[in-house]
Amino acid sequence: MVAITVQPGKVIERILSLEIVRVTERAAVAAARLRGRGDEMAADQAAVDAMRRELNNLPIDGTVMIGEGERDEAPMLFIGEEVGNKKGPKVDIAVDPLEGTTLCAKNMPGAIAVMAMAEGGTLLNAPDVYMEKIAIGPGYPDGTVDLDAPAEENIANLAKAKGVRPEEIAALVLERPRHADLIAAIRKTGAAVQLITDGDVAGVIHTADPVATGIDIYMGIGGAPEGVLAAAALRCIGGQMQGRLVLDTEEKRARAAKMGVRDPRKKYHIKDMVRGDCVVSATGVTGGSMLRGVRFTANRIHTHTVVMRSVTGTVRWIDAEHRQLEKFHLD
Ligand code: VTB
Repeated sequence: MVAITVQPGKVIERILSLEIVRVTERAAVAAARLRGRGDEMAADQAAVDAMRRELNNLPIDGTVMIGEGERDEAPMLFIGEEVGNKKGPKVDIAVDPLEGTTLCAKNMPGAIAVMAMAEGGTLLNAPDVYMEKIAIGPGYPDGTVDLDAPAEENIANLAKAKGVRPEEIAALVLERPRHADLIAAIRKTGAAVQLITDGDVAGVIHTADPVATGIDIYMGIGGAPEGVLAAAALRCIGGQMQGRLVLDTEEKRARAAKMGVRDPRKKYHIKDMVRGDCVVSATGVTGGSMLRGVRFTANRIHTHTVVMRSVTGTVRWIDAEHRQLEKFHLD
């Protein structure tokens, strides 16, 4: 047998970058079986079960930093849960087994299974609150956009940096009443607003490849856990992102403080949310503009995954045809 030697310290990036593909593939397949059934909870539960089962097979000593919720509200993959078989490196885990549960329940585009794995102690332990976010792709000077600048200014600066008119910029925004003013402000500049109903992890990732996706900037308020996952992806593929937790009640500030958030108004950059090297994997559940959804045929299951490594910036697109279907534990 030929021995494969992997340099110590490179295990996360080399071996585990393929292993985490399996984890999101399994979660995506489990959720995809329940696409379009109108049952968000069942689809989410199926993805959570599958993801947890696979995570526990990995040769890691992992701790969930971003999960299904805080310990008292989530029976599985709760924040602080230890995962893996402990025979490997200490890693931080961020998961969203089914990002876009509503998209999956309605069989609408854009639902994904996503996870990130980073060196132990390097992921922001974000509470399940909202986060203000702004993100653009790679290749722009630092500070081209800023969370604290008016939307008009951000669009103008981005257009200038890109060398186009504001009319040629497209912004992606979650369609929520809270974004009415933001949407109006963006449109006033002449830029286009593309609305999504859910799924802002993928939304942020869209900015990394404007030529393919048509999206230049992501703006608005979404979940903080989704913010950390998106930051991990941008740390791998490049781009700029800033986020700030929305801690608008005493209760939320206390919850955040308990999780180690000292400054409730802190503006987080990518390196504050993901301080170490990481790998990120996302598999399509329903078809979308980035990933194809799971496809079932008589004796095959097809999945489409993107896996990225921060150390090298390598982005792999994995089109898998699965023939041994028992591994999915489908009835
Ligand atoms: C976003 C989106 C998610 O939650 O983070 C959003 O990416 C924010 O919460 O897919 P609201 O729905 O309360 O606006 C989701 O839509 C669901 O987790």
